[in-house]
Amino acid sequence: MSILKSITQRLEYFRGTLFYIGYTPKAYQYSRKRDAIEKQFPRTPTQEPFPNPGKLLEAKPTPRGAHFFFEKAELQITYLTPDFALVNWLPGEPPVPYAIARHQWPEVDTILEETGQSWTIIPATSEETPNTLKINISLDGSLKYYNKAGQLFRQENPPQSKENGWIHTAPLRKEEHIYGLGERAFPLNLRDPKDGRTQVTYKMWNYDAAGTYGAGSDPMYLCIPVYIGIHQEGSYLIFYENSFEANFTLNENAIADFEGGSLRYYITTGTPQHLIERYTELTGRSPLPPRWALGYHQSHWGYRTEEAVKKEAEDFKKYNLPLSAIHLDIDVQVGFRAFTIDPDRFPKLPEFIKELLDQNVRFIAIMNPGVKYSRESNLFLEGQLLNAFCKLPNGELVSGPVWPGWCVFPDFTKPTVRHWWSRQYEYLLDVGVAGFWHDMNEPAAFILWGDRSLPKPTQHYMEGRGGDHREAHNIYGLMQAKAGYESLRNHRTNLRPFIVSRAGWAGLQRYAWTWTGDIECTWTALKLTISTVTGLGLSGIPYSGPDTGGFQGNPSAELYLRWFQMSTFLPFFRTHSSNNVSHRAPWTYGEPYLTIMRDFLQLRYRLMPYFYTLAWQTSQKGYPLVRPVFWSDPEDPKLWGIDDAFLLGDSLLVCPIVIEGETSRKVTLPKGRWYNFWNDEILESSTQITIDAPLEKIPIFVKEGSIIPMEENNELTLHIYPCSQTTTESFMYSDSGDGYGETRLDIFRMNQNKDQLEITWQQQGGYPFPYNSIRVEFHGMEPHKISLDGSETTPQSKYINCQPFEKLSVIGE
Ligand code: NBV
Repeated sequence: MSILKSITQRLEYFRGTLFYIGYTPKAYQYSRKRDAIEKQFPRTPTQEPFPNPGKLLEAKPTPRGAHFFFEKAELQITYLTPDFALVNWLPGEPPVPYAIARHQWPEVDTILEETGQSWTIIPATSEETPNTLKINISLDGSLKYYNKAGQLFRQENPPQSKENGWIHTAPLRKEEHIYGLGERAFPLNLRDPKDGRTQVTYKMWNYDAAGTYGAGSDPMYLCIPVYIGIHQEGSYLIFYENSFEANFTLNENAIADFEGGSLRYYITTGTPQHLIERYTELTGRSPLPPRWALGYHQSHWGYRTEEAVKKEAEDFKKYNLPLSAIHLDIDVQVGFRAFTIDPDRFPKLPEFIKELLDQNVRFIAIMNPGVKYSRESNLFLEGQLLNAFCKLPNGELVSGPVWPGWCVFPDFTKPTVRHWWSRQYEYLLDVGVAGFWHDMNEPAAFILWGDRSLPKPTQHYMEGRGGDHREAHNIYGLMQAKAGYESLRNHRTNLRPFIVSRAGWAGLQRYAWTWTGDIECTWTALKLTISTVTGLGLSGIPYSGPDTGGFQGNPSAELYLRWFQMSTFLPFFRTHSSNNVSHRAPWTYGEPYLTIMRDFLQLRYRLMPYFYTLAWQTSQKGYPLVRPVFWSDPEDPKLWGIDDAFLLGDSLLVCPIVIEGETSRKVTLPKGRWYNFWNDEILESSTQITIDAPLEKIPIFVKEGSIIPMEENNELTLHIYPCSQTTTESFMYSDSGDGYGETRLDIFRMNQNKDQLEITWQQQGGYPFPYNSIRVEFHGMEPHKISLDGSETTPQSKYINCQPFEKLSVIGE
C-alpha cells in the first residue's frame, strides 16, 4: 500500500473516531439517567409464580381443539389447520397480534381422547390429508407431538411460571439441529457454537451491535422467537408469540425463558418447505419487490454532496458496471435529522434524482427514528401536538442521545403516530426518492454502559391496550416499517415499496428487507454472512444481505473480491462501508479484481429472471431465496450442518470461498446429479469433493432437471440442464418490473424419455412475452437432432435460436 494511502486511511479513521467521541458526555448522562429511571419505576409482578401447572383436573373439547384445566394453570390448544396448532398457557395477557397476518382459518374438527395417564388430541382428517399433528397431554402438563407417520418429533416439559413471564423447556435429541431465532452471528445450526462452548444463550432483544460485530456476538439487531428443529424423526417449527425480552438456551434442552407476557406458541411439522409455508401463512409473506431492487446497490457512509453521488454513478458507467441504486447515509442530512436532505448540498434534488433515474439508478435515503429534541425541529413540534413521543409513567418525555443530539422517540405502537410518520415520507417520494433505509431502529441510543435502548419503564400505546418498553422494544422497528411501507404503498400507488430496515420482529417480511448491520471486515465475517442470511430466511425473512467487504475496516483486495462473489448470489447485494474507512467499490483495487467483479456483477444481472422468479415464489409461498443446503434433501443428516454453502432457489448450489488464499474448496453435493456451472461437468451426489476455485471463480453447481432463465440485451437464454430420468418443472415469472399491472408465468416441463429430451412450454397471464429473441442452450449434452413444434433442425452447436414454442424434443448424447 502506498504511504499516501496509508496516511489517508489513518486520517479517515481518526476523523471517524473523533466523530464518536463527541457524543461521550451525552452518552454518560443518558446511561446514568436510564439507570435512575429504571430504579424509580420498578417492575411489579403480573402473576403468582409456580414451578409447574400442578395436576390436570379437567379436559374439555372446544370447536377446534381442547381446553385443559390444571391446578394452577390452563392450557388451550387450537388447531389452525390439521398440522398447525396454537398452544396457549394461561394465566397471561394475550399479546397484541403484531406478528399475525392471518386471523381467520378454515374449520378443523378435532377428537379429544383420554388415553390412560394422558389425553390425546388429533385432527379428524381423511387419509389424503398430507400432514397432521397429534398432541398428547400428560396429567402433569408435559406435551408430546407426533406427525402423521406417528413419529414423536417434540416433547415439552411442564412449563414454569415466573412473577413475570415463563420458562419453557423442551428436551432435544442428541442429533437435533436448531435453526432460526432471527438474525444471529453464529453457525447455522445454533446448537453448535463451534467456539468451544457447549451451549449458547441467545437473547431476544433487538440490539445495536454498534460499530462492528463478529462471530459469536449476541444479541443482534433483529431477533425473532422462531426456530426449526430437525432430527431423525422429522422436523418442526415453533414460534413464540411473545415480544418480551427472552433468553433461549440450547443444550440438551431448548429452554425459552421469557421476561414477561404469556406462553403462547404455534407449532407445525413437515418438510422445511412446509414449515416456512405455514409460518409465513401466519405471519405474512414478502410482497414482490420492484425488480431493480434485485440488482446491485452501492453505498458508503461518506457521500456528502450531489457531486459525490454523481461521481459514483459516473464511475459505475465509466467502468461498465451495472448499478441499480445508491444509498445515501446520514451525512446527506441536515444535522442528521430524519426526513431531511440538505438543500445546500443537493440544490436541485428532483432534477438530480431524475438524471440518476435516466441512468436506471435509484436514490435511497436513510432515516433514523429519533427526532431531535428541540423546538427548532418542526418534526418535534408536530409530534408534541400529537402526543406522539414515548413517555415515562409520570408523563415525562423519554429522551436519549443519537446522531442529531438529544432525541425523542415516536411511539410506533400508536396508529395516529404511524399515520403522522407515514406522511413525512411523502414529500421525499414527490422529490423522487425511490426507497428508504431505516437505521438505528432497535431503537438505539448512545450509552457508555448498560442497554443501548430506551429505559424499560418507557410507556407504549400498544394499539390502546398499553404496555411498556419491555414488550414494545422488539416490535419498534416492525411498526416503523409498517408506517413506512403504508406510506409508500398509499402515496405512490403505481410503484412497489422498497424499505430496508435494520431491526424488526416476526412479520417484518411484510414490509421490509434487512441487512446484516455493522459486520466486521474479516474472513470469519464473510463466512458468517452465509449462516446469518440463511438463518434469517428460515425465520421468515427472505431478503437480506451484508455490507459486502465488511462495514468497519478496509478489506484486502482478495477479501472484498471473495465477498463480492458471494454477495452476487444473495438477495440484497450491496457494498457499504463506514465513515472512517476508505471508499470501496469494484474498481478500488484495480485489476484483475475489477474485471472479475464486473463479470460477477454482469452474471447477477443476467440471472435477473431467475432471481425475479424466486421473488415471485417468495410472495406465493414464503420460501427464502437463499436456502440451506439441507433444503434439497432434509433426510440426509450430512447436510444439516453445512453453512459454508447455500442454495439459491432449488437449482443453484453456491459455494463461496471463505478462507484467505484458498483456490479450491471442499463441496458436499446433495442427492441427484449436479452440473458444474463453469464447465458443465456432471457430478453425482457425493460425500466431499474438492473443486477448483481460482480467483475468478467460486464453485457453483446446477441441479439436474433445471431450466435457468437468463437475460442479456433483451434476449432470453434458457439454460437446459437435462435430468437423467424424472420429469421436472421450472418457472419464469415476468411483469413490467414494478407496479401492479399484468403478470405472466412461463411454465417449462422437462422430461427425459430414453434418448429423447422433451420440453413443453405453457404460459399463463396477460403480460406479453418480454423478450425479442430466445436462445435455448443445452448443457452436458450434444444435441444431434431437434424438433421444434414439429419442424426438425440439425443444430451446429450446443444452442439454438428460436421463438416461444410449445414443444421441443432433442436427441443427443
Ligand atoms: O448511519 C451511519 C451508520 C450506517 O452507515 C450503518 O450501516 C448502520 O448500521 N449507522 C449504523 C450508524 C452508526 C454506526 C456506528
